[in-house]
Amino acid sequence: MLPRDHPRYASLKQRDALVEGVREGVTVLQGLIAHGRGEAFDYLLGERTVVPALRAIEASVALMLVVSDPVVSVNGNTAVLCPRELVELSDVLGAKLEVNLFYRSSERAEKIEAVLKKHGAEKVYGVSPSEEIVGLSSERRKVDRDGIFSGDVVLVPLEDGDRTEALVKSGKKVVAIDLNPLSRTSKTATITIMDNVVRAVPTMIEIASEYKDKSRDDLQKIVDGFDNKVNLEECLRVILERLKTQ
Ligand code: PTJ
Repeated sequence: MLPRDHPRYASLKQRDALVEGVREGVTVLQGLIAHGRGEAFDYLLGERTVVPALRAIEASVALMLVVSDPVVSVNGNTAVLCPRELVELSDVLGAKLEVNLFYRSSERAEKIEAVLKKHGAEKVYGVSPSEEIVGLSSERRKVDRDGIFSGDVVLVPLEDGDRTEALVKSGKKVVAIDLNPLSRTSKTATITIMDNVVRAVPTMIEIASEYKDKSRDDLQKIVDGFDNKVNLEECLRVILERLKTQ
């Protein structure tokens, strides 16, 4: 039992959720390693949502509200770290939810669908994929015709660079949530949110509730005012400044 007053309570809770996810067959063991890499970057950030990440969240929400067919991609890590929040985000953005896995099996896809439905999702795409993303050889190529395949913006938390590149090449816009500002995903995505999914997704929900009443013109202005390369440079500067003061 984790003591609630432990200084690393929040971080330890995330680890426990992922370990439980592995026991239930939702998360893969490799997901634990990926999370460890994310934790290291989160530590450098001071485990908080930094200002450039907030700007990226605002631009992402504006983009997902302004387009016609946004999709939220769910993998084995996010299914246990923030399932309720992903369902809520898809509701508030009017986005579809699709299971998309690097280590794909039908059993895992069905388990993730069940987790999302338990948290209120009505429809989950990607359990029986009907199409493939061109130019991608990993299992992530398998997508739903009415989900990612036809979507115009895909939100990809914890991504591998290959799919981001393939999605962008196929003409889609990609919003990545990745704590590593140096990853290929971060550099290739249309918008990169350098933040932990457990903070980024709830913040996206808050901003989406606020932006829902904005006009399309105002939303488009927010999107147009965002430059991912500049934002990533600012993210790196935040890390450097923090290191200097330590
Ligand atoms: O569930 P599956 O089968 O789709 O497999 C999922 C994993 C995560 C194993 C797979 O996508 C993978 O191998 O991912 P990568 O290539 O290791 O990339 C994960 C990226 O996410 C890394 O750049 C990490 O820094 C980052 N990351 C890890 N945990 C978090 C994170 N970013 C945001 N929030 C986190 N909690």
